[in-house]
Amino acid sequence: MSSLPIDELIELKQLALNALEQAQTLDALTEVEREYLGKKGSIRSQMRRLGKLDPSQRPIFGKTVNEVAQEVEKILEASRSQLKEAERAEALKAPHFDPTLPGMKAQSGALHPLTLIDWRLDEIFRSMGFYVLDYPEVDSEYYNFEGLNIPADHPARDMQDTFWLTNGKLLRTHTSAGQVRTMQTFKPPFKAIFPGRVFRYESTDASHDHTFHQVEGIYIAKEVSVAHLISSMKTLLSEVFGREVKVRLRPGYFPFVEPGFELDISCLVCGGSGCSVCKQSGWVELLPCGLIHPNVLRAGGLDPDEWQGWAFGLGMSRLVMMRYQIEDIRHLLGGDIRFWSQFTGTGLE
Ligand code: FA5
Repeated sequence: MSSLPIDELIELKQLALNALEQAQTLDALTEVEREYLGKKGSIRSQMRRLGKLDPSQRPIFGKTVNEVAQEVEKILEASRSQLKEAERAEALKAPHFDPTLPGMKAQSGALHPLTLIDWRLDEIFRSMGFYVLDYPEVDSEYYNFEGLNIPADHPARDMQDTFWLTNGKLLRTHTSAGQVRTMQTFKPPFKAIFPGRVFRYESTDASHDHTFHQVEGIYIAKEVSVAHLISSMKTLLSEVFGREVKVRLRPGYFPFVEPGFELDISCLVCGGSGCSVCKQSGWVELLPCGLIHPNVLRAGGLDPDEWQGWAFGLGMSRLVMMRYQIEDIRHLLGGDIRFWSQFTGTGLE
């Protein structure tokens, strides 16, 4: 029968404690831990000796191995937290570290200025009793042209060249494509706006893009007037800009309104002195409008002797440019991060 090797355990413990005392860094501590307390470490591997001992001695030997391991572990953890604390204190002392500096700002996203203006317009028009509607970007030739009094051979088609799909449908060239749809859906009198993305097959410059946003507005009632239309447009613009803006009204031709107008706004990018956005004229075409043509009312299933209407087609992208003084429309959908990072609005402020 072999004698109980308790002395060896006590010696091992002393070796471990000495090693701990020598360890001056966290890495060195981890090394001591691996050497003595790891699965194959010299203390834990003592358990493998149990089988060779007299069965009556096994409990006492096993218990002593565990006690030694626990004691070494306890001292090791104490050394570890001391070393961590010392490392932290050292880092705080370092000349480049200033704990009073503000922390790193978390990156947060922001809403697209088009979304901010769109939400603002929705809010303004809702408060005036308008429905806010959404219509398809891919639409039929009928809703985009014919229903709006623009038959296939009409020269006005040249003003809005579009992208055709192979199934005969097209990418809508204007939000006016929703006009006949609203009349077919709602029982008059009603008021509605329908904002959205529109597409034109044309070359781009500072104020023209091939993809841009408009907001259509429509009001159908027994009797409507140009005066009401113009005053609603002025209210809308002063709400968006938070002040009176200078506008001018010119006659404008659109086959789906009679009479038709162009409502221009004094350019807010250059203050009216002339720039590439207003083509040096000081004015920006923003808001064509007019009284709905009887043929369009008929296309919508309404009797023009009974119902009248006005409509407008606001160039929302240009409105955004005026609101935020953006000098080129192509920034809006260009995806340049340097441009985006200037906007921080969340719509909640
Ligand atoms: C129209 O699209 C008509 N549907 C507007 C309308 C509606 C008239 C209801 C009468 C009644 P126009 O093509 O002018 O009209 O476009 C309307 C507005 O969209 C313009 O005033 C301008 O602000 C904007 N716009 C037109 N083309 C572009 C473009 N390529 N890029 C950016 N904005 C544009």
